[in-house]
Parts: sequence; structure tokens; C-alpha cells
Amino acid sequence: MSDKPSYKRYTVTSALPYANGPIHIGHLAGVYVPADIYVRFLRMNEENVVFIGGSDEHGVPITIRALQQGITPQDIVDKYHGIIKKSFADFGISFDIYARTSDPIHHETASEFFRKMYDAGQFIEKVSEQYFDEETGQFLADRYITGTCPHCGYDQAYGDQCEKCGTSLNATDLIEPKSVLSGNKPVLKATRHWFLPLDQYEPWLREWILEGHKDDWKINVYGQCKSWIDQGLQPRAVTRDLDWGVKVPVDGADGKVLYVWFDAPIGYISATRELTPEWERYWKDPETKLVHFIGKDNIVFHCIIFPAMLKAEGTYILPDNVPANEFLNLEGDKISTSRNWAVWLHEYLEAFPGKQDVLRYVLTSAAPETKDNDFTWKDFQTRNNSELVAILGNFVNRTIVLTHKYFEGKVPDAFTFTDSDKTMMAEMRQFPGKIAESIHGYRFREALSEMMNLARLGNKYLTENEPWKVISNDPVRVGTVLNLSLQICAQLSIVSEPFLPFSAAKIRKTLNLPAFKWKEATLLNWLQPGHVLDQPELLFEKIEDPVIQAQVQKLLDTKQANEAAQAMSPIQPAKDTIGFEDFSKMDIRTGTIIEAEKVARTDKLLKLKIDTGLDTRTVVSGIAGFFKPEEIIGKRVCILVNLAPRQLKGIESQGMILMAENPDGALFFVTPDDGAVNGADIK
Ligand code: B3M
Ligand code: ZN
Repeated sequence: MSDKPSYKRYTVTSALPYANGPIHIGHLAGVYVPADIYVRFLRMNEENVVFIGGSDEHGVPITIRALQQGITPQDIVDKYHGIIKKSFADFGISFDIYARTSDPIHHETASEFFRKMYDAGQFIEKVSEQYFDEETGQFLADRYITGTCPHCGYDQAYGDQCEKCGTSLNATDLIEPKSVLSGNKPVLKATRHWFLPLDQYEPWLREWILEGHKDDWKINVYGQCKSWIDQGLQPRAVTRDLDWGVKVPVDGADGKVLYVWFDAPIGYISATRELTPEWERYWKDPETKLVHFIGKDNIVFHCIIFPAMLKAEGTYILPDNVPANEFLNLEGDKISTSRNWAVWLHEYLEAFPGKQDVLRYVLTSAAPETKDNDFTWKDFQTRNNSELVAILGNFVNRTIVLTHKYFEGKVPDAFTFTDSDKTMMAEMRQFPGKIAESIHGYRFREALSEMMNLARLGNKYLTENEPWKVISNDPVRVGTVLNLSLQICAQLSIVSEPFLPFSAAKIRKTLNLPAFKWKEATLLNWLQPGHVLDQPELLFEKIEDPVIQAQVQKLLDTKQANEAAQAMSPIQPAKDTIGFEDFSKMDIRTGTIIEAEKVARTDKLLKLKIDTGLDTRTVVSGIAGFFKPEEIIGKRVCILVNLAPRQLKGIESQGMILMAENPDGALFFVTPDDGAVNGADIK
């Protein structure tokens, strides 16, 4: 923990997901659950905090999805903004605002930001060669172009970033670039853009991050920053030739918009502005602590580029911390939207209605805080059955049920405390502080396991004191034991709130208690003797094998479908470009098959006689597996007539019939339209 002066207020942001698809467990585990735990904890500490979320509605991820679905980008963002917002609400992610970057207030804020930097001469205006798809007449920025990453060799890197190694790229860095629109190799074409001279910020970034945040930033975050800075930062274009986005607010910039990674982080600011007229306090007062929750693929943008923008603009504070997580895998495999290898939140809720906290719990326990981690359904079941049900649920339930049984649902008096009672209470007092320290240090797994240790303490206390045995000869002692056990339940209702808000509310309801502040978590006298309890409500229930099996089967089906799709190998990528001279060297004519017979002692070859218009010639063709000789006599074909003759099974083959081959290997003749005479030149 840093010993910086305490802050007056907090601005907590969580990455704005692209509104181009629903949300899955990877999003929740990496960003939104930890952010929500942090914010709920701060609120319980009566901190002044705004929790900012929203949709990132610009950029190529949106326009590509629109293209795929044959609808407009606006349709796409309208559809998914609603779906995503609902998922977050369903899981109790307690945003103060969930905004949209397509809103006018954002366009205005982003334009002003750009304009201020522009007027202060903070961009380099430069005509440079950018990739262009001649077939679609479009410049290829960002995800419109893929190629091989020059740093790690990953062959699906995007024009602005390699998602494998996280390096931020310029499209011209890609090896063997390819247009996503046409599959073509793009050409370079001149265009004018504005660049943020990141190189000029290098000394400052070095000092601010490498020296200033050596001890308080997570080592995965610090390490990534260090490696980029050490590699040397390059000027980066912050405008694009696209028509979807925030228009570049300068004269002569028609057809250009701000780069999505320039406008999206400003979205945090616009959202705050939409939320409160006091937004500037949350962004400009140095006594505000700014924290960005993100996934590891967003580190460069939040630690280097956005801070450089904020610094350049000049009136903003900088993030105090960027607690980025690594990735969550699913059953040993990278989560992937295109392969449908994911657990989607809306589908989870259909299968497990009301079990939001179970997922929150499992995702926090298995959070990829320091390294990639794996979600498995087996682990989900075990954590539910052996931890939530057997430890937390069991303890709270036993305590309430026994109180109803022995004391008519009223909190009994506690008379004399034994030494072991006192030791137990001393332990109770430690928990809120330990949990708080872990949360302040962004170690949410550790915090959660401390919370569960409190429930373990409760179970141990009940088990050791055996009220169900003692009741017959010492009901007074049982009163003390249940009084203390109930106090543990009350403490659990407080310290579990950041992690398991739905369950915490249920415990409060059963105990008939209000929501307490964190500082009240060490009181130990929340429940006065005589206080009436509600009926117990089931907190968690066992999840049986068939339910888990159904989820595993669903994934197996997905895997099988993916494998089948892969076996049906994809359409071959285009070959390298050739000039017209190369093409015109080939002499291709239309012709007719006039004779066909199998070549002896082979399964594959047919010997064909072709009327080429020029002559009648023999061609040996490997199509016997697909066609019977008698069926193809009279067939119109295209034939390459100037291919050097070859000997096949002792027969001279004098040319080659053109065939179309499907991805699965099936062959088809390429037949000219009626009217083309034999010998017609194909060009
Ligand atoms: N939309 C990237 C992502 O979803 C991006 C985050 C923006 S945060 C300002 O991974
Ligand atoms: Zn890479």
C-alpha cells in the first residue's frame, strides 16, 4: 500500500466494452467484478466515489460487426449497448453511470479535447503512406488489416495492436499485411493525419511510471510499461480515414474521425460530465484518486497513451493506479467469441437463475490477478458446494435455525465469555482490517479468502461448542454461543457485501439488520439481546453433477462443431499478386471432351481426348475419383494448352483441364457458357 496522503474522492473507471457483442465471464473476472468490489468497499467507507462504465461504440470492431450482420453501426451499438448494460445490472455491477460514446456529450467532450491539443500545437500533422484496399476503395486502419506481428510472430495481429503479445503497432509494421475486407494485399497510399508525438513524452513517462510507480503498480502492469518504454516510443496517428466515429474537428479533415483509442478513454470523462455538474472535481483536482480497471490488452492505452494525452491537455489528473488483470481461460482454452468458446452472462443466468453471487465468488477466487487463470465447471461446482454451501451458507443457516429452535428467533443474552470466546472475538476484530488492506492493494482473491476465513471461524466455533448437545443441561451457555455466532453472521453480512452483494442483503434481511459502514465492522454488538430475527433464507444450494455435466456437454458440443468446421478447411487465401504479363503467358481455350477412359492400373487418372479448336489432343487428368468416363463425354471444358507436355503412366499429357476444387476436395468442371466455340481464347 502506498502511504500517500488520503484522497478526498475517487474516480473509478472500468474499460468500456465495445458494443459489438454480449459479455462473457472473462470480462467479468478481469475487469468488472474487481472494480465493483473496490467501489462497493469504498462506498462502505463513506468515500466520495464515482464508478464509471459505458459502451465503446466507435472504431473498427463496431463497423466490422455491422458489415458481418448486414446492418448499420448504429443498429449494432443500439442492440449491444442494451444487452451489455442489462448483464452488468443483473450481476450487480454498481455503476453510477453506464454511458455511451455515441452520445452527443461525448462527441463534444472528445472534440474539445482534441481541439485544445491541436490549438496548442501538440500534434504533428503529417502526410504518410497508409494501407489502402483498392478493391473496396478504403483505407485500412486498425482491425481492417491483419498480418504478422513483428515482435512475436503472431499471424493474426491487428493494424493497431497485437493481441498475443500486447504490443501496440502501426499498420505499416505488420509483416504480410492483408485486408480484412477483401483478403487482398493492400497498397500504400498517401493520406494526411495527426500524430501524437509519444517519443517526446518518453522521459516524462520514464519518470512518472518507471520511477514513480515502481512499488505500487502491479508487476504485470509495470513490466509491460517498462518494456514498451525501453523499446522506444514512436509518434502515433490519432486520426483515421473512416466515417464512423468522432469527426476530426479541424478544417480540411472531411472523411476523418478520431482514432477509437483517442476517443474511448475520453469517454470516461464524458460519462462523468453526464453524471454530475461537478465532473471537473473528479478529473482535475489532485486530491482525487483516479483508478482504471482494465484487462491486460488495454495496458498500453491506459498507462502510456491516455496519460500522455491527459498530460498534454494539461488540466487533468493522472491515474494513481491501473490494476490490470491477465486473461481468464475457459476449460484450458482461450476464450473466443468467434469460436463461441465462452460462458455468456445471459446464458449463465438462464441456466443458474438467481446465482449471480456464485459466479462472482468463483470468478474472484479464480481471478487472473497475476497470471492467466482457468475457469472450469468442475471448479465452479466445487467452490459452490464445498465453500459457499458448506462453509458460508451452512454456518449462517445453522446459526439462524438454532436460534429459532432454542430461542424463538430472538437474539439470546450473552452472559459470561470463556477464554476461548474472547480469543474468538479478538480474531473477529482482525478481519475487517485484513480484508481492507487486501482490497486497498487490489488483491481481491486474498480479500475474498479472508472473508471466507471468517465464516470458517464461525463454523469452527459452533462445532467446538456444540450447542445442540449443551442445550439440555446449560441453555444459558448456548445463549452466549448463539449470541456470538449471530454476531459473526452480522459481521459476515458487512464484510461480504463488496464480494457477494445479493447474499449479504439476504443475510441482513434474515438478521433484520440495516446495511452497516465498514468502520462498524469491528463493533461486535450489532445484535442486541431480544432482537427478533426473520426466517432463514437459503443462501446457496448444492449444484448437482447433471447440471454441471450439461454445461460441460454444451462446451464439448461447441468444440465438436468447431472441429467439424475446421476439418472443412477454409477457403484458401489468395496467392501473391502477379502482373498481367504473367497471366497472359497462359494460353487457355475452351474445348470439348470427345473421348474418356480409365488409365489402367490407377484409381485416379482418366485419359481424355479433347477437341481444343486448335487440334485434338490427349490429356491425362486426376479426376477418376469424381467422374465416370461415360458421363463426361461431350462435356465443355477449359484447357490450358501451352503447358509443357508431361508423361503420366507412360501417356503424354498435352495440357491441363481447369477444375474448381471445393475446400473439402470435391472437383467440378469449369464450363464455358453456351456460345463459346471450341478454341475460344480465355482471357
Ligand atoms: N473497448 C477495448 C476492449 O473492449 C476497448 C476498451 C476501451 S476503454 C476506454 O477490450
Ligand atoms: Zn505480437
